[in-house]
Amino acid sequence: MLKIAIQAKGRLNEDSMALLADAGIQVAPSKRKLVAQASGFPIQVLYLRDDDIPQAVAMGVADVGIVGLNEIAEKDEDVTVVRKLGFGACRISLAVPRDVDYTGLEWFNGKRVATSYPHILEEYFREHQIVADIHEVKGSVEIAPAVDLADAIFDIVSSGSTLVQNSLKEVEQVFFSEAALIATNKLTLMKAPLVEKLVFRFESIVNSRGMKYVLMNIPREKVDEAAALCPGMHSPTVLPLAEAGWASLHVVVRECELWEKIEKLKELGAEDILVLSLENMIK
Ligand code: PRT
Ligand code: ZN
Repeated sequence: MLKIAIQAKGRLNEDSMALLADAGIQVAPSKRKLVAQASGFPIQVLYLRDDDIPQAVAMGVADVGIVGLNEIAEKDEDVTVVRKLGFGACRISLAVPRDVDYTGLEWFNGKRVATSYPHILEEYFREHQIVADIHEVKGSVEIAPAVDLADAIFDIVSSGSTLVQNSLKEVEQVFFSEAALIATNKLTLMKAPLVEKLVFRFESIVNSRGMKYVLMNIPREKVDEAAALCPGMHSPTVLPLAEAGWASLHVVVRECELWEKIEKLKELGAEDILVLSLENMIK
């Protein structure tokens, strides 16, 4: 039986639960419990605070966990990052009061910087030979300059609206994060195949997100050009149509490139284009 640690509540909880559900793992809904039994896979779910997940996995209390790369880097525990999961994207940035005339990183020399990520910031300043005063603050970092607790902050930014609301401006983007699957380095031989199976399921789901399956009819002589436009998974599927000189072409396209590709395919003479959602992409 495998144990996976996920965030009990907070920004990563919903996406982590959705990933488990898409992977065919049904978890009893009660979030009040620390541990929940699941069906569809031999796994138990441990609900923890995100700060505690790296250590729980390092100690082997949980075999795997889902947590932000920011927490993994900050806690610096002995865990293996198995793969990024494509949600919970954010960055950790240095921000200063809006009216500061910011000239470059050397501005931070001798300044007080409030943060919940002192370890990542220390490394960054050391690398760039900046000597500043790092103040560890838990929560509400963004108000520190206004109450004169600090000259600047180092905090998570996503849309940037929290900075704007607090009259701050982002001046250096230091660390880029998203949720990741981590695994303990204390995995027993018996559990290793289970982790492999879980990773395989997650991988198929994460790879298929943002992808569309596109089918079209196209003149036979344009198939090569169309296929080059949409490289697909392995090579595109080409089926002959009953009408001579025509073929049916099936490709996989990134959602963000979909309309641009469709316009080009139409220029090549593609007709009857069908766009389907892709639930899983199993390699
Ligand atoms: O209770 P627990 O300790 O488990 O949760 P938490 O309060 O420490 O973390 P939580 O739930 O806020 O965030 C969990 C993880 O989500 C973080 O560690 C990041 O990996 C990721 N994440 C993604 C974010 C954000 N986006 C985010 N925007 N974490 C925090 N924020 C906060 C940030 O601290 C700031 O206050 O949102 C604000 C900035 O957002 P914008 O959109 O205004 O820029
Ligand atoms: Zn936390």
